Amino acid sequence: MSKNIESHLTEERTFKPSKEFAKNARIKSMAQYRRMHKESIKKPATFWAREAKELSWQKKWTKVLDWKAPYAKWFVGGKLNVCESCVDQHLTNGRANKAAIIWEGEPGESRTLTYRQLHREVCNFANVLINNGIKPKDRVMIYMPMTPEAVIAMLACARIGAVHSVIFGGFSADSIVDRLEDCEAKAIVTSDGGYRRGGVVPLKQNVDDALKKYRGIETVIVHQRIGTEKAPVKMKRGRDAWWHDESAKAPSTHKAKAFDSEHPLFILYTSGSTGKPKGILHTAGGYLTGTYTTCKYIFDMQDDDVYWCTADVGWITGHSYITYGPLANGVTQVMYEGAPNFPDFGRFWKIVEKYNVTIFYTAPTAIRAFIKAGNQFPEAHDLSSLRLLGTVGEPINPEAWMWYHEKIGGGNCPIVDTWWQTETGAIMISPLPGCTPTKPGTATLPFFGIDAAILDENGNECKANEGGKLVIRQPWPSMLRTIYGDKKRYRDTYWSDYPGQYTAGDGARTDKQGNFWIVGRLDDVLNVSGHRLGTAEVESALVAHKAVAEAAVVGRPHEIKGQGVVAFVTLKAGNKSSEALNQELRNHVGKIIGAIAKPDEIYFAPALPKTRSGKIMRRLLKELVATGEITGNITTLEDSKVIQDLQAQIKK
Ligand code: 7RM
Repeated sequence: MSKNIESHLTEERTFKPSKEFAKNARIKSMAQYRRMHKESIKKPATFWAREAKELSWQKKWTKVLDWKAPYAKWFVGGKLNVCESCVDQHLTNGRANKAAIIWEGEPGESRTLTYRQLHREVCNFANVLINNGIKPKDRVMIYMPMTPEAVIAMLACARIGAVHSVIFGGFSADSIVDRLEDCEAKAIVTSDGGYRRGGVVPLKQNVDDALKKYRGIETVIVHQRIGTEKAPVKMKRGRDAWWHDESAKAPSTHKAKAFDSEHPLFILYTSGSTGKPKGILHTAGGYLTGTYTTCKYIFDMQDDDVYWCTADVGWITGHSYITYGPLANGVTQVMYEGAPNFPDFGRFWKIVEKYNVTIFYTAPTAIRAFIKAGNQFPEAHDLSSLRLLGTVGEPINPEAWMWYHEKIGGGNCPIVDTWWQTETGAIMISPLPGCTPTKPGTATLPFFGIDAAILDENGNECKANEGGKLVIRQPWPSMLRTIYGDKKRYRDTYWSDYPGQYTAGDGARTDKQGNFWIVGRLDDVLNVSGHRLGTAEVESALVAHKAVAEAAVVGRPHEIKGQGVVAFVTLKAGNKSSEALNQELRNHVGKIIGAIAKPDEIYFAPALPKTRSGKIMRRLLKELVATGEITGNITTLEDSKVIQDLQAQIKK
C-alpha cells in the first residue's frame, strides 16, 4: 500500500470552483459545507429527515432511525411508493411535459419520454406484471440492454412492491443461473437482444440457456428491441410472452399503493472474496433518500440541466444515478445504449454536443481509453454545454483527471470524484461542486451525514498520511440492509473488524486537509474497468474446466482497465499447455462469468507457490506480475523453485 500512498503525496495542484459556479450552486462555500457536515454528524436524524421530507410519502414515519448494530431501519413507520417520487410527483409539479429520458440507440435512433409518457409506460408495465401473477416481495430478474424499457421495468417492480434484481447484459447464462437460484426469482424481463459495438448480444438466448438449469421461472417477458431478422428468438408456450402483446392487454393507469419504508426495493449482486457473489439488499425509503439527496447536492441538479450517466443499469451506478436519484430530482437525462467507441471514439462527445449535456458522469477506465484514442475525437465537437463532470468506480489517476478537466471540461468544469459502493447505495465521499477545492486523485470529503474515518489494526484513527482501513462510523439511510439470505456473511464481511462500524474493504489515507485518498481494495476483489470481480470467482470458473487442476488469479496494473486479470494454472495429468488451451480457457471463463472476467494472461505452471499449510501465496504472484520480481519474504514458501520457473515464463 505504501507505494501508492507516496505517489499521491506529491499532488499539490488544487482547483477551486469558479465564482460563477458557486453562485448558483446549492452549497456555495466551504464554511457552509463544514457547518452542515458537522451538524449532520451530530444529529443525523435531523439532517436526513429534512431531506426525506422532500420525497412523496403517503404516511410519515414515527422514528427516523432504529439502529441495533449492524441492523438499521430508517423512517420507521413511514409508507411510500418509490415510483411516486420518481414519476407521479412530476405530473403535478410542472414537469409533466418535461423530457425525463432522451434515449439514443447504438445504431443512432433517438426517442424521448416525458415524465407523463414515462408514467403511462410504468403504469402499463406494472399492470403487465400484476397480470402475470407478480406479487409484492416476489423477485423479478431484469436482463436487458440500455433501453428505456429497462428503467420502466425497474420502476414497475418498485411500483407494485416486487423486488428487482438486474443482471448486467454482459453476464453469461451461467452467471444468470447462480443469481436466479440465490434469489429464487419467479419472473424474468429480458429483450430479444441489445446492440453492442455493431453486433447483437443474444439476451433471450442466454435466458433460455439459463432456464435449462433453473426451473423456478414461471414468466419470461421479452421486449423486442432488435426484431426477428437479426435476433430470432424461440418463445416457450405458457412461459414466454412479448412485452408488446402483454402491454396491449393491460391498462395504462395504476394507483400506487404505499409500502413500508423498509420494504425491499432490489437485490443487486456484487463480487466478494469468495466465489459466490453477494446479493446486496436495499430498501425503499432510505435508499431513495440517499440517492435523491446526493444527486441534489453533488450533481447540483437544476431544472434546466441535461444529465448523462454513462453506466449500465446492471451496475449500482445505473440503479442510483440513472433510475432512482435523477428521476426523483425531476431532471432530464440522456441514456445511451451502446459502446463508447462505436462507430468510433467520438461517440460520447457527439452525444454531448447533440443533446447539450450539462452534467456528465463516467468512469476513469473510459477516460483512459479516450486519452489513448487521441484528442482529435473530443476536439471535433462543441462541448461547451458541459458545466459539471463526475467520475466513479476506481481511483482516478492524476493524468486522467487533468485530461478530463482540460479536454472535456475546457478547464472550467468542477470534477466530482465520487467514492461509494454497491453496498453504500449512494455516494459517500465526494467534492461538492460549488465549494470543495479538488486535487487530481482524491474523492475529497465525506458527504453530509457520512461519518468516514481511517482506522489502524487496533481501531485507532490514523494520522494524516497514514494508510489504514476506510470505515463508516454511523449508519446512513442508503446502506445495505443485509446480504440476501445470508445474515452471517453480512455481519462477518462488513461489521466484524470494528464492531458497530462499517468496513468498506478499501485502503485509504487522508491528507493534511482531511481529503480522503482511496488506494484500492484490501480483499481479494479486483477492479477491472470499474467493475468488481472476485479472484475466487475466476478461479472457480477455471477449475471447472476439465483440464485444470488448480488455479490462482491475481490482478496486475493495466493501462486502460485499471487492473487486468492474470491467471496461474496447473493442469491435470495428461494435459499439455498450448496456445490453443490458453484461448480455450479464456473463452471458458468468458462463458461461465462473462467477457469482463476473461484473463488477460494465463501462465501454466507445474505447481503454484504455496505456504507449508497449503495456502496459495497470491501476494507473491501479484508482485511477480506487477514487477517481474519478488522482494518480499518467501521463507514460508514450500518450494521456492516454483517461483523461479514462473519468473522465467513471465520474463519471456
Ligand atoms: C460505485 C461502485 C466499489 C469499489 C470501492 C472502491 C472502488 C469506487 C471510487 C473507487 C476510488 C472512487 N460500486 N471505487 N469509486 N475507488 N475512488 N471514486 O463502483 O461496488 O462496484 O465498487 O470501487 O474500491 O470499494 S462497486
